Amino acid sequence: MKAAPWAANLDGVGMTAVTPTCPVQGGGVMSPQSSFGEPTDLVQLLTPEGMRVAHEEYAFKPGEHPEDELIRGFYRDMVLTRRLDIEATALQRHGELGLWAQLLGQEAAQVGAARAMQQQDFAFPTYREHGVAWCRGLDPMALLRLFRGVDQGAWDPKECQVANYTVVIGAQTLHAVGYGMGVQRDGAVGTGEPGRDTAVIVFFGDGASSQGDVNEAFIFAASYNAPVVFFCQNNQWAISQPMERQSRIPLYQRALGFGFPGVRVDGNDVLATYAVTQAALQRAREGNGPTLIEAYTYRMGAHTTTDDPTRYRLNDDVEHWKLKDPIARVKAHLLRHGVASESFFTKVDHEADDLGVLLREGCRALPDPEPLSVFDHVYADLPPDLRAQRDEFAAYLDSFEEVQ
Ligand SMILES: Cc1ncc(C[n+]2csc(CCOP(=O)(O)OP(=O)(O)O)c2C)c(N)n1
Ligand SMILES: [Mg+2]
Repeated sequence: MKAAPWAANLDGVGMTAVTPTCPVQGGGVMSPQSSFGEPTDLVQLLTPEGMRVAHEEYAFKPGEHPEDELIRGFYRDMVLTRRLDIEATALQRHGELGLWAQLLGQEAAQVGAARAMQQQDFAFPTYREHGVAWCRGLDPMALLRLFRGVDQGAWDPKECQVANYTVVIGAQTLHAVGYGMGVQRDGAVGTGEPGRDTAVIVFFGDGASSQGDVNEAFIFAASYNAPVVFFCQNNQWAISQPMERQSRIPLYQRALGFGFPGVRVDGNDVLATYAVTQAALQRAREGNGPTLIEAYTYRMGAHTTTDDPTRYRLNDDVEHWKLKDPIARVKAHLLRHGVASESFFTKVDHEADDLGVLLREGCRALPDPEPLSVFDHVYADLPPDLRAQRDEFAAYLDSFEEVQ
């Protein structure tokens, strides 16, 4: 195994190696590993080669949908989400967006989790959850408006049961627990009435797991038995900080210390992320409290379009993870079982092309924002100091018109 470049750094700062002794799911004791290692303690239902495998605790349960149809749907969601991501990245490179946070490689984690939600469930995303937004039916133009700076992420969360993106790392975990406690008080947990019992799912990253907010959210959720699923996409990096800096034990094991279950799932396996999230959401809806899911995946792209990952990580690592591509393994599965024809794949590719055209044309046609609108929608009544700032800025803008 090749040593990761940061291994020497850890020794250099005098950190003491800790051998974790927590029991892990499936028995045994697990040591922290770099993403080069192959963790054996994750739930996997579809191998990187597209082979179905059984797990003793979790099974893929398609519910009322025919199984093949559901899997073809996952494939379509992942291909279209990836196209959205690629187009948005290109639009940023053409100067059409201010910034973009790529989800490349994390499609299965997001699509599996979002498709496991029921209509009444509510999602709290961070800034990279384009696959969740897609599956919940948010117009992708809403994402482009946000990253172009046309608005400040102004979609109505109630329309698709997805809160606005949160850039303040981890803050949304507290919002999610607060929402979940509200749902409890509305009597929409544990009634047994289908379509009424509600769960909340909150998405955050490996880096966010070090934030105080996230740990406080864990404590509140545990203490109040809140119907919350904490979905941590461990994509191995918090900008340039590797996972090894965030935790001495696998992240899902932290849940034990807070008093609720934790499970690690292959985040590049859409069948497994669907199955594990479905079980955790149902547990929450039934009133059995929170679960931490660690979706073990990899951020294939840069942190955002302002980042250059070649400065801090090995290309070997990226090449290694390419072999675990979440879309390729579903395609291999569909082909192997003869449950998707060539025309199905062609149709999805055409849909992706159409989406690309829609996004490119739609983005370029967006109106420029009104500069003074930055003062809108924060306060119902603008406080005097901000009103003064607004007036000063308005006068400044007017001065340009005078010159012309
Ligand atoms: C409270 C706070 N601190 C720091 C930052 C700067 N910041 C932006 S993204 C990021 C890393 C987040 O990493 P992770 O939680 O793993 O999510 P990922 O970007 O990998 O999806 C940091 C530190 C921030 N936005 N908010
Ligand atoms: Mg991360």
